[in-house]
Amino acid sequence: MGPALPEVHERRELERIAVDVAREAARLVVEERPEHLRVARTKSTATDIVTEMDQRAQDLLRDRLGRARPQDGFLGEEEGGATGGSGITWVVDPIDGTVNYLYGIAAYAVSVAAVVGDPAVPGSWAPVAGAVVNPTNGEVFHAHVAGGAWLEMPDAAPRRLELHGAPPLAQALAGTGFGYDAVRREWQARVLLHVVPQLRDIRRIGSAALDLCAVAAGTLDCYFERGLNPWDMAAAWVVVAEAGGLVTGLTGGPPDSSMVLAAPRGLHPELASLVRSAAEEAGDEPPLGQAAE
Ligand code: LIP
Repeated sequence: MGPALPEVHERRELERIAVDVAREAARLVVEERPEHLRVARTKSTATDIVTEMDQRAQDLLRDRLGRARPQDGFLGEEEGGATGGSGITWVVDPIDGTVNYLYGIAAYAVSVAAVVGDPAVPGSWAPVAGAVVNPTNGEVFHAHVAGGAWLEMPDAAPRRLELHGAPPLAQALAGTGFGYDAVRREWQARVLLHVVPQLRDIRRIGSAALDLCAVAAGTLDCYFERGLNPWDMAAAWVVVAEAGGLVTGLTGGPPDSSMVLAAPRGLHPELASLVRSAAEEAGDEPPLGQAAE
């Protein structure tokens, strides 16, 4: 049996907190963006960058969540985590789509999720509430388990997101992405060679959280990507699930770093079989951290 699901009133409260702190961090990354934004450091590769605003936004999220719920754990993309005793861990990506943020491309998001289970162990955790805020247009996606998925836009009434039906695969507009390691990008390109002829077209937006929320909102028909971390997908996963979509790994289990597949229920099996056969065609991914062939 999986980790216990908190009661509905607590799930609602977790969703409200996620929305409030994500909105505040969204304001910070827009209003306090330095005129000459620089790369503060790099992580897995030279293109896997961290700006000072990624760290500042994470520090703000950690401070606010720690005040609101001191017993909870915290896992963020950037430095600074904490274990908790409440059974809830906050999994945050202060700026999902950091490269877009650096280049001034209006497609990045603050992602905040409350999860049960251990987010450090693939397949052993799941989100119970979450919020994804796009600071550039004010879109706020949010959900809690069994509470439905919602989209709030400035000056508009909140809209419930509900997926009905799906196009056939050949007419599906799919989102995907590429990793920071050249070897991975080479493998992902090989998968795409096989996938693209079978779909309407591909969109590379540059933020997994926004890609997944686009599936929930119907502005993308499906999404797949290899190499995501829990913070890239946690909040948007519960938004897609509450909109009636499915978010899984390559073989139908929980999503993890080897693959995330998201689509409405009517399209998911076709997408899964297409990406599975493309991955087989592409062969095993060589060890990362080496020069691409
Ligand atoms: C990004 C993801 C995106 C992926 C990028 C990167 P980050 O997250 O949202 O889908 O293609 O390689 O992982 O690093 O901006 O938080």
